[in-house]
Amino acid sequence: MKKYINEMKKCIKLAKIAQGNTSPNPLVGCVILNSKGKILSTGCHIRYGEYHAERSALSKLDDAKDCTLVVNLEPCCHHGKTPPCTDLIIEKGIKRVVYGMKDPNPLVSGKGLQKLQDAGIEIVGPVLEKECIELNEAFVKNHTEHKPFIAIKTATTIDGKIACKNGSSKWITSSKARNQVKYIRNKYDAILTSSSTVIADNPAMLHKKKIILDRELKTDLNFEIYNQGEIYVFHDEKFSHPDTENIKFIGVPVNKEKLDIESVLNKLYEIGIMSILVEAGGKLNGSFLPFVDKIYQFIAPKISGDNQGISCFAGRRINNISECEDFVLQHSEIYSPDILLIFSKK
Ligand code: AOF
Ligand code: ZN
Repeated sequence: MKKYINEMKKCIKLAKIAQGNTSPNPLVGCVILNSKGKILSTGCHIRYGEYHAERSALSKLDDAKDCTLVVNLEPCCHHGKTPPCTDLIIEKGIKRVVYGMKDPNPLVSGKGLQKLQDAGIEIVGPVLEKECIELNEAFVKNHTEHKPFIAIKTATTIDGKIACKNGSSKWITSSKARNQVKYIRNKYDAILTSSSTVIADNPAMLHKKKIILDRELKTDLNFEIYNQGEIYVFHDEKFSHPDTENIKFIGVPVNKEKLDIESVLNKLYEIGIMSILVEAGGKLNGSFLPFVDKIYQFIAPKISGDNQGISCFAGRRINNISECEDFVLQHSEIYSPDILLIFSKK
């Protein structure tokens, strides 16, 4: 039996064209094959609110009788911003639907496949399920846990150190690696940093949405980070600060002189920020560890030794090896002379 692996890979590739533009919706690509397996049409969900991938691919064909539709996510059967894809698939005469994963959205979850099956359409799948879930890992977490997806990006020496004492990791890795960071940032709804990093490095951190944890409101608007984007500044709830056109100030509770991260994340989810890339120093990285889903660890072939610099997760203290946070390696990539290790939470 044909397994549709290559066609599903093509769906994933098509889906990625829209990376950064679909949140809170998933990344979806679709290909339509004739009875001989030749690709007749392709489509993707290009932007939030626009056609779903299936509709985009089907709308290019007058007749899809006896065709096979391949899509990385179970077709939807609900009326959202767009009408149900299942209705169009049935109407166009599709014979077989190959899917990558079930939709975690409770409005769809299994019901889409059932509707197609009830209409006499053959269902094949899940195909490349692991890859499809990874593609939409933030979407899955949002729908199953109602929390934003959290990733940390860090750049260290071989011995896991951020070279400068002040928490700066700006110059450890090469420009090739730093270029890749722009691509990683684009996958996330917002990037998050701390007032210490803003004050130490004055980074611009170009992005649509930026979050700064600044408990005592130590940063001022002259720092580069404030020059661009939509910004959310979280501070101790005992202060208050008026919003500006692009900057919102949000007070949250403080525990042991630290902003309560859970409150920060709940507020961000309410605002509609579904995925966050943390780019900060070792202290904040450490505090975020219990909430983290993924780590992008760039490693430069350098050793700083014990007196220089702090660990990239310095904010995390444990007494016993059994208290370690466990991760699994998802991918490794080389940006010579540096490497990138991508881990996901076990
Ligand atoms: C997408 N793109 O290609 C597919 C989706 O409000 P709507 O109509 O855009 O519906 C969003 C839901 O539709 C989404 O949560 C997911 O369950 C389902 N499938 N969504 O944005 C697509 N196939
Ligand atoms: Zn749909």
